[in-house]
Amino acid sequence: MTPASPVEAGEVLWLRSGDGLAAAGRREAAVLAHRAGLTDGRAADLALAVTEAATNLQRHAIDGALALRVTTQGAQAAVELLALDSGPGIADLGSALRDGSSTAGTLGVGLGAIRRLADTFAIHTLPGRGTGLYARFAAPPGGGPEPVPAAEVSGLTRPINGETSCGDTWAVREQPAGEGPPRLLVMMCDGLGHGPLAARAGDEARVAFRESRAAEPSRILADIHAGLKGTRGAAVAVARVDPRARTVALCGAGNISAFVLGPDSRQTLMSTPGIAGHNIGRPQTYTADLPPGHALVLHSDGLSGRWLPKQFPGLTAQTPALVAAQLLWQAGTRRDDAGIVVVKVPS
Ligand SMILES: [Mn+2]
Repeated sequence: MTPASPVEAGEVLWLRSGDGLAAAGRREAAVLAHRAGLTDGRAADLALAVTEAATNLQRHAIDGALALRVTTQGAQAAVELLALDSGPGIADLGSALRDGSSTAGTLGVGLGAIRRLADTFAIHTLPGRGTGLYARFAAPPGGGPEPVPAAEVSGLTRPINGETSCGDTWAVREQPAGEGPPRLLVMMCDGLGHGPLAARAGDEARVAFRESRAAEPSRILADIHAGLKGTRGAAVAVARVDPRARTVALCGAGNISAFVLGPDSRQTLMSTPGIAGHNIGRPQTYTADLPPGHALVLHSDGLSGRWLPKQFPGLTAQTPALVAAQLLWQAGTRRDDAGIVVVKVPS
């Protein structure tokens, strides 16, 4: 059996709201559509969705951004569009989503069109604080390996203001085949500082994580620690999720926040002080249950750890890409690289 393909942080194109957002968004979307192998028709649909989302942000948001990226989860490449804003939110989501309800001047113009055009669409709005939108445009199916099974996985990174490379990165893969039920391994890494040298530490961490044959999070962390020697170092946490037992075991060194997030609860999983690549001491492993309707959330200190589940009603029901995006947008700082990964085990 071919091993499942890992899901990893890739390049994310961030376009901040401002003059020419729609045109810039369409330009970048066309490049990504080509890279992902979208048909001309789907590329045109994506361009239309980008225009609608950009116009919405320009008209109604105090601050906003589009994020575009190619994902290759499993056998199918796709372009993902995120539209994130700080703004009034949408009071009546149902009517905003009704196709054709494009009364100019109303927040939510074109949302129905985006939903109709996209293969996958999700939206989460916070009255008085802003809205996050996720839309996915898929290429024709290819013949690659299946994605990581038994879980929904996504993440998001954003470099510090003014940088293009990001030291925050994440990866998820299946535990090497062997006896016992399939388990998932999740890594969140924050390369020290920012810029290309931080990104290099992140790259090395992903390689070491991918290549480690260890089963225990503490051993995988040790392998990453070894792989980061000679780099700037990083805060790293590794989690192992058992989808059947619905448990998670986490071992981290340095400042990575880890939570089991429920609809109105947040359980913290501790990390040990240290810097992978320099000194990780003897990090302890912590375990927790991962009940249905809960998500495992790991993020760097580019997000404030002080966000609370009650500030994000309904968020855990959303797709992991939107959970990650909303938390990053609402709790993230622009003065540091930011990164987050979210794993849900379907009921
Ligand atoms: Mn950081």
